[in-house]
Amino acid sequence: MCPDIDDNSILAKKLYHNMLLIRGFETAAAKQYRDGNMPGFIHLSLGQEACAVGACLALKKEDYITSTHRGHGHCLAKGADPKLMMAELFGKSDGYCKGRGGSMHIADPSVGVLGANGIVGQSLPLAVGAALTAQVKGNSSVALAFFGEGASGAGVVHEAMNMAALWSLPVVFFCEANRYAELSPYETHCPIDKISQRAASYGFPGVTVNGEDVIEVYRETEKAVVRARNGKGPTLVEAKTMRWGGHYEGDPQKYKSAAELENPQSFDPVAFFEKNYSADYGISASDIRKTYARTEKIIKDAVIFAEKSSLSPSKNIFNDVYAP
Ligand SMILES: Cc1ncc(C[n+]2csc(CCOP(=O)(O)OP(=O)(O)O)c2C)c(N)n1
Repeated sequence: MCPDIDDNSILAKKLYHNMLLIRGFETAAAKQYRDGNMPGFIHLSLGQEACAVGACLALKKEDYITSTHRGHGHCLAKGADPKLMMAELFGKSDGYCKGRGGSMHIADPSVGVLGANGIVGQSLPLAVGAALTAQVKGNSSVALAFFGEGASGAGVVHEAMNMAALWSLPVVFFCEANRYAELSPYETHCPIDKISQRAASYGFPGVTVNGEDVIEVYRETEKAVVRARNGKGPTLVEAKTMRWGGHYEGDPQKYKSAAELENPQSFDPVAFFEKNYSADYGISASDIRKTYARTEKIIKDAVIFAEKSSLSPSKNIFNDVYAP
């Protein structure tokens, strides 16, 4: 069981550190993308750091996550290596998929990252499969599926939730309601205020948390993880959060109002933590400066690693492809 957060400043510092790590990674990725150093598309999670971090720190290393097209933060928070991730985004041979998968296909089973996923909604059945494996093996692992409120309307989400409830599988469904599904504002495709309400129809608990507050996210996810580990079945955790940028890097965001475009940073999990929790957990201004410096160095090293790595040779394109 995870330690209680209230008297655990080491855990609080880790929550803060990991949010800054994601902030740094996404900021660097945006710059590298703009500079033309990354092929393909990237989808950033700036503004959503508390979701990835609060959820993943409620898990153990041997637990699993399944992620989405917006998965950098999830992978980092679960322990993936920023260097291998950055190299993958650069399309380089030292990346997680030897540069052939890109941003939406980061996976690292050694830390329980079963994969980011460009197919909207598919993180749920994959997590249900991992949870079934854990149940059959009796190894007490839990699987957590990240998904967005856009994905929540997909049929496969219903199937996954229904089956997980039926078999009391050790799974947590974690919805990041970040106000937009691709280019569609929440109210244009969601007829209810809270996605968590849907859990009742499957017979398991649903809770909505403030996605700006990493402590609240951690606390509620931990309850869901403990419940899953104890054989009580799934929980749906919905975090109300905010995607600062566009759907993808370069998105002109014409679907946002002038007010929304003006100051997305008014919703800021890092600033929220500094304002509301740093004193409680004994995190001084100097600790804050050091954490910024430490995470900046990790990200700088990741970029240097990616720059130095060679491009994936095109002759390897069919390696590891299992289709006949
Ligand atoms: C099965 C499928 N349908 C459509 C798409 C195109 N698509 C990519 S992202 C996206 C919206 C996802 O919204 P949400 O689940 O809220 O995640 P967010 O982008 O907000 O993180 C859509 C429809 C896709 N990738 N896969």
